[in-house]
Amino acid sequence: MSYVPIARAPAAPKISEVALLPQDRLFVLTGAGISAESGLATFRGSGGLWNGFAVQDVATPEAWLQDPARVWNFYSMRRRDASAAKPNPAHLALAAAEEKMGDRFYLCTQNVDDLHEQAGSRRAHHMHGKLFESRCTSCEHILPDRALYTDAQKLPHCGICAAPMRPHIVWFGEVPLDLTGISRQLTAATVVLVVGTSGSVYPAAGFVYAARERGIRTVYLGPEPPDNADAFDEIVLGTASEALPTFL
Ligand code: BJW
Ligand code: ZN
Repeated sequence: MSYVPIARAPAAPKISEVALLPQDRLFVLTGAGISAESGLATFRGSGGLWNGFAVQDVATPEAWLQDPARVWNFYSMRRRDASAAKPNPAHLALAAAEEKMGDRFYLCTQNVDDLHEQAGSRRAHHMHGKLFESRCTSCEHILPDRALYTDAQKLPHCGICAAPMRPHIVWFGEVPLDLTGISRQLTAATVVLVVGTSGSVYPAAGFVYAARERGIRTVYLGPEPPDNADAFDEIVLGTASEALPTFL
């Protein structure tokens, strides 16, 4: 694990010197990298999901309109993989931080898996939706759903209005969930900690710029600098399960 100060600190401080202060309010944003060590594929890079699937075929409203069976096939595969996954030390460290810090802690995840909840996080906000929920395309009714839909003749329909059900996922071109709540929490934070995301998908990748403008300390943890590295005060290079428990 190595430490790369981006903008401040002329000499690289050790991680123990940059730990949180008792009065800090922590805003955490996680991405696919935090679940990588639990065996779930990330999106970009070699071995990433977007290497095997074209994003426009499975994660856009247009893909859904064109071929709902193909979209359900993709999310059924994701449900199957995520059902077998277990939280790793990074998820556990965040759950422990929530327990310890109470209202001074906020967790926003771009991930749709339930590993934060499995680890014990109670208030994780899933800004890109939840893999184990489905939503009615007409009345917007949301229900828990772990089923796999791989037969095009047996796709699910709403029990209330009979319209087709879709994965409760925020696709490209759709608005992420509760941006107002996220913005409120971001404004109140003293530290923004970003873990395991490429910093390439907006608006999530923009949170750190907003924080930086307000003078909030910004820290990134991951094995390589993200695309928005210029917005971070500090970058800690390492895997989430190694670097996060140390930082917290
Ligand atoms: C490790 C590790 C280890 C590896 N430990 N780390 C042009 C410019 C700017 C924006 C746009 C544009 N054209 C279109 C847009 C908007 C678009 C966008 O950002 N596109 C970009 C691609 C350019 N965004 C949207 O459409 C969003 N909506 C929107 O903008 O609405 C308009 C609006 C916004 C605000 C107000 C009003 C209106 C919606 C985005 C939805 C994203 N959906 C997805 C798929 C659905 C979920 C699913 O199927 O699971 O969400 S895309 C995919 O990317 C998924 C992720 O949540 C998201 C981010 O990916 P993430 O987490 O960063 O993963 P990777 O794979 O990219 O990176 C993994 C990282 O982990 C790497 O850095 C590794 O180093 C690291 N890592 N091992 C720690 N062990
Ligand atoms: Zn309905």
